[in-house]
Amino acid sequence: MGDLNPNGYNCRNRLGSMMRKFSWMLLALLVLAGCGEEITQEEEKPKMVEMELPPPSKITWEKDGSQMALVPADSFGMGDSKNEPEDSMKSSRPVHTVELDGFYMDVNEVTVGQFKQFVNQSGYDYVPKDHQGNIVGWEGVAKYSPGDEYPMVYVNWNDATAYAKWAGKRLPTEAEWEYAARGGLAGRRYVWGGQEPDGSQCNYADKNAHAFLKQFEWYKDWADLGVNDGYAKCAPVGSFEANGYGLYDMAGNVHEWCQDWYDSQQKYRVLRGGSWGNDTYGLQVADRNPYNPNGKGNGVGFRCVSGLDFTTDSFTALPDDYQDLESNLTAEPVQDTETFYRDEVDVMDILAEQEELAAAAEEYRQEELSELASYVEEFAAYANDDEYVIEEDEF
Ligand SMILES: [Ca+2]
Ligand SMILES: [Ca+2]
Repeated sequence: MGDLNPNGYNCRNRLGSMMRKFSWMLLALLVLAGCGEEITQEEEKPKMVEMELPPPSKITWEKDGSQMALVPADSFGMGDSKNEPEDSMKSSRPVHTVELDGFYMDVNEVTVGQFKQFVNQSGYDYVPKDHQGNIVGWEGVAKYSPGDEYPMVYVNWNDATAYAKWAGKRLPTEAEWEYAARGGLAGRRYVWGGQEPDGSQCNYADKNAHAFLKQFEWYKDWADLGVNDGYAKCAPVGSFEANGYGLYDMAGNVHEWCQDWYDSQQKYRVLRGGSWGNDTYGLQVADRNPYNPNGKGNGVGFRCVSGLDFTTDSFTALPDDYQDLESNLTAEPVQDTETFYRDEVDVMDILAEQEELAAAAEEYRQEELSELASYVEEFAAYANDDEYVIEEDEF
């Protein structure tokens, strides 16, 4: 992920590592200074600079048990940069820069099992209907998603929004969805890059889907007969490779609801990503689809997102290397995780407890004295500015 997104959180990881190095080296320098010079009163109490590390890259959301991946704050070029096919991608042009805060996104589409749990726990009045409004029941859902591990279908925008609210999350904005789907790849046609779909990347209207679609006039010549992706309708979520942010099925399987209206008249909401019943055009990462918010389609589902300012009871199972950072993630807005804070430290106490520092400092003096000097100089620039806050675009 870091290679794909050089301006993201990983850079702040490196910065954090660098700053810890600065702190340590400053102490080392003081040892050197103490060898031959008298330490002034001011020098005895230098300021230590510490930095809160970024949120974990993966979390488990407690309410619905979903795995969520961090999508780091950045800006990206939203829209179609390929200028083809002209008509279907018209609403996706021109490419424009969008800047987003970091957020977490479900790595998978919401499953049938999760949606059933939501209905059972909340008492939400869910009625499975098809796109014509006919009641189809859970058997109708099972016709396309025959198990708990398959994506939920036959959900309109209100159903999806209700689930998100129950879970303490929300639907992604259209910009968030596209940014997450690109996974760090700029200007590409598909979530995996530029290669045309060949059956290995995602589930769409392949030769398996053809057997079902051919009965409908509009779809009879629709499917890609030369491609075998293994699924006639929905596939279990996560059956294909994840994108650069660790998100599965951002192309195909089921279309996904976004928060936004498609049109200024506010008649349609936006669907993204294409489905098992869509051709290759629908799989394009910039492709926008208008859909009646009351409509329930056999290829329409959703996934949720959360900002970074959630409370700790929303998630569990932090990765091991982030276990001690849980307190940093309690309701602090993302901007606060980027702020340095300062602590007065009695350097003499530290020196008394860490005698080996003197030996290490001597090693630096012998081997990397010039590098140490430059580190300390840069450290001093930060330490002297009490109001200093890291800005995203500085790294
Ligand atoms: Ca398929
Ligand atoms: Ca999808």
